[in-house]
Amino acid sequence: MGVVIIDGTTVREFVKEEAQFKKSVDEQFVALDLNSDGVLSRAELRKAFESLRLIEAHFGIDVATPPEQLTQLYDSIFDKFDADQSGTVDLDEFREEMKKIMLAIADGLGSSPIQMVLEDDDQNFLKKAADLEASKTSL
Ligand SMILES: [Ca+2]
Repeated sequence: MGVVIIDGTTVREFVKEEAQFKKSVDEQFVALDLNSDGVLSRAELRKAFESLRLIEAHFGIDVATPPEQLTQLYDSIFDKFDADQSGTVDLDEFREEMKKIMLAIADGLGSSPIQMVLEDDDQNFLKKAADLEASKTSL
């Protein structure tokens, strides 16, 4: 477990490193595609957002949010990802929307850093951003 400090620049740099970002997004997609059919279903995407913990960062939700409201929110997120309204999210849609979300998070953070407590095996996307920054400063 550790604590990382993340601000808008950290996140933006992460998205800008296209190869690295794409690799991270692709890995995430494969991990989230629980039945390995090459697309993400509504349930898979919801699970994704629960585990990525992007919701807290992006939408400012606290733990007291009622389940109905959460379901509504996850539905609206799914509809955003599912650009062609096919009922599933493919890799291209996932890449595209993850990029938008990360940039929106970056804008939201601006120059006010947030602290995140992370588990060692945390697949949190923002942790990847912090890792990338750390690997640069240590060069
Ligand atoms: Ca699937």
